[in-house]
Amino acid sequence: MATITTPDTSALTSSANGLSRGQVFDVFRRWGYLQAQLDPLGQHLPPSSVPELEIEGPDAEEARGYYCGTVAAEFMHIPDGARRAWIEDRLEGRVEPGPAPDPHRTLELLLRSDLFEQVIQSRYLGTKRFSLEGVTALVPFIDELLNHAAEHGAISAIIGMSHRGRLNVMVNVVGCEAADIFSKFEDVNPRSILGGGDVKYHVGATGEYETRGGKNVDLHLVSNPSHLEAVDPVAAGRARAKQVRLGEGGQDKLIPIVIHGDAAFAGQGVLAETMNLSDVEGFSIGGTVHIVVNNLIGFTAAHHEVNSSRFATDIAKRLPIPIFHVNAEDPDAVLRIAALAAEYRYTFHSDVVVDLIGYRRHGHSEVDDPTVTQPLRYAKIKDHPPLYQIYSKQIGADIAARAKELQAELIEAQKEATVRKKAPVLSHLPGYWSPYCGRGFKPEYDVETGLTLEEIGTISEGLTAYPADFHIHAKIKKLLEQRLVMGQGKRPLDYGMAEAVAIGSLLKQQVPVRLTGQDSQRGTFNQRHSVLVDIENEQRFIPLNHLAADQAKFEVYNSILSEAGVLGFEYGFSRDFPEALVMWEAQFGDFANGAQIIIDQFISSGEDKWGLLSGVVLLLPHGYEGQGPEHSSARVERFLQLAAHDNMQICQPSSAAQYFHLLRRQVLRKWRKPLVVFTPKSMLRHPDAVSPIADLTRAHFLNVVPDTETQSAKRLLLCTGKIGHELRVERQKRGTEHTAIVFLDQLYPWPEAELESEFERHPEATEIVWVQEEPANMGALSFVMPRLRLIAGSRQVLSVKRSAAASPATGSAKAHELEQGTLIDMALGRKED
Ligand SMILES: Cc1ncc(C[n+]2csc(CCOP(=O)(O)OP(=O)(O)O)c2C)c(N)n1
Repeated sequence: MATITTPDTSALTSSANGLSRGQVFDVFRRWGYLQAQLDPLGQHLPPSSVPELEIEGPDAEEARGYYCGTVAAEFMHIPDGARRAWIEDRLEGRVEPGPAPDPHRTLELLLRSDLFEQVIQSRYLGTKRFSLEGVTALVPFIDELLNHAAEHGAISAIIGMSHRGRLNVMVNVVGCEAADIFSKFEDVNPRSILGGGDVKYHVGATGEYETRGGKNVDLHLVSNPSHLEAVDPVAAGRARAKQVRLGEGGQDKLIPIVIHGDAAFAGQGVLAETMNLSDVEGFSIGGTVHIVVNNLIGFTAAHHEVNSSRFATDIAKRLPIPIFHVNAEDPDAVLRIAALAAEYRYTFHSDVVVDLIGYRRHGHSEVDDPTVTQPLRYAKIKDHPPLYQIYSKQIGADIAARAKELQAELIEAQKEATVRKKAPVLSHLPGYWSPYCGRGFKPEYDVETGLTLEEIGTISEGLTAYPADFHIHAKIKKLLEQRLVMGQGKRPLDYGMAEAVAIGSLLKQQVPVRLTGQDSQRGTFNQRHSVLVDIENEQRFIPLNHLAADQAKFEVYNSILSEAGVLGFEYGFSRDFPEALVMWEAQFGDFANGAQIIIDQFISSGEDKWGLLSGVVLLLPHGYEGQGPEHSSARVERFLQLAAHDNMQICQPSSAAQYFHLLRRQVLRKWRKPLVVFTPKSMLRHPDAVSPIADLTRAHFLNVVPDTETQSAKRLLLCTGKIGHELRVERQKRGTEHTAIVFLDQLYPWPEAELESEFERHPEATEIVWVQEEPANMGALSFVMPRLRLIAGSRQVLSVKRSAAASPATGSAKAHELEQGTLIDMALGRKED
């Protein structure tokens, strides 16, 4: 790296204004970005009036040259002076960020990206492609970024991005064949994807990039839904998983890159959630390079309509990270910033934001006429030449021959696409996915999940032990003593213990386990205590990581207070760690709706749209306990509505042992499907839901838990979770006979065969009654009723539930008790004898 030394003149006074040179520079470092020339069309970002910048003299002119040109920087909010000085040195020319790029390579990339768009425009007129034209500098930017990253040891990159310029990036960065992309426009073989698949500008792609330094970088473009920014945490989670796989130096070996639209960057909260993960233990990925493809417009909305501040990137200033703005029509400046961004990321392992400011040549998509909403802007754009023409003149290169050649290649590729018979394959799964299966469930996927008494005993000893000099909290000491007794079979196991034994057993089988969520180390309901805290020095100890020398690692992190960000991250992690049990826990189940986009767009539909599997587990506390509208329901109905084609598993284990088997089943089966678990709250330690140790030695999770106490039932009550236990207690109190209470611990995939055999065990039961705590418009009711009717034969199928309601539960604990009493009365019916 070349270093240019200039004399330190900071103590001298600048003649014209009485400020020292250092003071003059500081003013420009702080406010210069407000007067920089960043908008190529000069319409949206006119220089702001900044009285502090009204200084004259040679120092001011020099500083203005660094900070008010086609590059601008916001970095004075970074508290670390060393980082600020690092940036100053580079922006003020004392240190070059690396060897100068080759302008002819830059021109070639600009030409390629513009011509690609032009050929699509001419061949597929009026078809959506979300052209990159106006910010084609993105392609040489990534080229330079990857070059620097590779010099620092990157062998892989994860790229998250939305629609804008995605096809261009696929071809000109990821290395997809242009013919493959054209064949997507031809939409060949539609029968192969009836009802499934995704549009061309959302699908993922993999490839290899050769940098100008001759190094290779594997690229993974993450499959992306239309929902802007939703991919951000997914890309981050994938990056983390891949970095873990890469072992030591993983954060250098894989660089995360996320490309954003300007309106989306400013508007979508999930971005802020994701950025807040960047430096948190368990979630950090060594810094992400964020690139905003800023065309100063969002669909039809003008810059000022989608921002309350001057720059779309202002949200990023909440973090101590630099934001570089660069005029995308100055390719040399763009590449300088690419180098700087990469160097900064590798020096400080920090996020960096680059705001590439250009314009949008066409409408939002190419079926859109932008002259209707922005007539003046588009009148100007119409006469504005493409960047490759501007740049070729700037560097004095003749491009006519090369342009013709490239155009001919693209047209040839387009012709080839028209005769293709098969849909193209744009991405390849890494080898670590080969043992796992998706699609419909097959019985041969099942595995035994039970443990021997001896195994349970050994694990229990391990998970209740801590170093001799560890000062344990009295309550935790007692808890661990109780757990040890449970592990010896002298006391039934509760959920907390069952979970710990399940995790411990998996770790001993070399299955890594990762659990995150708000307060998950302790557990919202005081049920977990997976991390012990020394009461004298607050040092932490995780017994589950000390079970055996050759065990896998247990990672358990308290997450930031986010749902979409953290669940997206865990889904992403699960995408690149199929051999691990990856669990996300909501504080209360209903908070999961803050992550609805991740559930809808990735977890439930990722396999259908992109053929991508995930074994991510959602632990969602659920149950009506009189805590009010917001702490009762995990919205069972919403998950069931998303269920089709065995896309995921939806379960509510009715006992500690069932939970144990379910967690083990999830990862020991090779069938990789998301698992939604409605977990207990008040039932966590309830005597009716604890399990004798023998139940953990049983072979399997039971999709349907039969009622073994009742013979020749006349009524069969079917339910999930807490209400079933309440019904059993009440039945005993009342001495109700001939009523069997059966738990449906797996709602989806629908356990039809098991239910049928349960019905057959009670041939005299003429009534099948579905009982749920939720109101009629919620819970599993509308999912189970038609399915029960299909297998009930001549039996009547009835239901007991709360009346339909606009919110899940009453805010009054007493009203809840009254309602619950009525529900139980209705379910158990009049006395039968
Ligand atoms: C969450 C979400 N809300 C709304 C939309 C609809 N939509 C698609 S593109 C777009 C404008 C995006 O503008 P910007 O982020 O600046 O990207 P650009 O298309 O200009 O590159 C909108 C509103 C969406 N895709 N996702």
